[in-house]
Amino acid sequence: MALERTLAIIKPDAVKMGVSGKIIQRIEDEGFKIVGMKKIWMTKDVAKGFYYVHKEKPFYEALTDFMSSGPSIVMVLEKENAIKDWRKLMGATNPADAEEGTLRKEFGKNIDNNAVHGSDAPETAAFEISYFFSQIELV
Ligand code: DGI
Repeated sequence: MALERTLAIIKPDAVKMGVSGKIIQRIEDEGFKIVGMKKIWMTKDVAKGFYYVHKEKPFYEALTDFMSSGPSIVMVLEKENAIKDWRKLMGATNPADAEEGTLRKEFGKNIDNNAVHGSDAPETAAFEISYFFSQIELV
């Protein structure tokens, strides 16, 4: 299979806890290549644009408040099957349901503070990568 890229985010809760380094280490240990990475503090509007697919959901306000509550680390990860494999390493959306060994099991506190994000499909990955990165930032 060809190499694939996905967008990963270390969310504000995990950055605040000081576990970014541990998460990045896991990413590299699992064979992902980090082709883009930066630390950003999303404004409320940037968070709303990123999660616009959820704009009708009851949790949209809380989610975008959380995502703009502090710095995040956004990354583009590359590997065969990057999208699926990164979601597998993240674990279930609700850390209470996440399997042993996943990042959300280890670092997520609850469904609102679940430590990491990953694109869920090729089309979403393309949108999300271009939302945060320009071509010259991907190396
Ligand atoms: O791709 P995921 O992050 O696993 O999940 P998603 O794209 O369905 O939802 C995006 C984020 O929105 C998720 O990481 C946490 C939050 N969220 C999703 N479903 C719920 C939720 N928050 C609350 N409070 N309740 C939900 O049912």
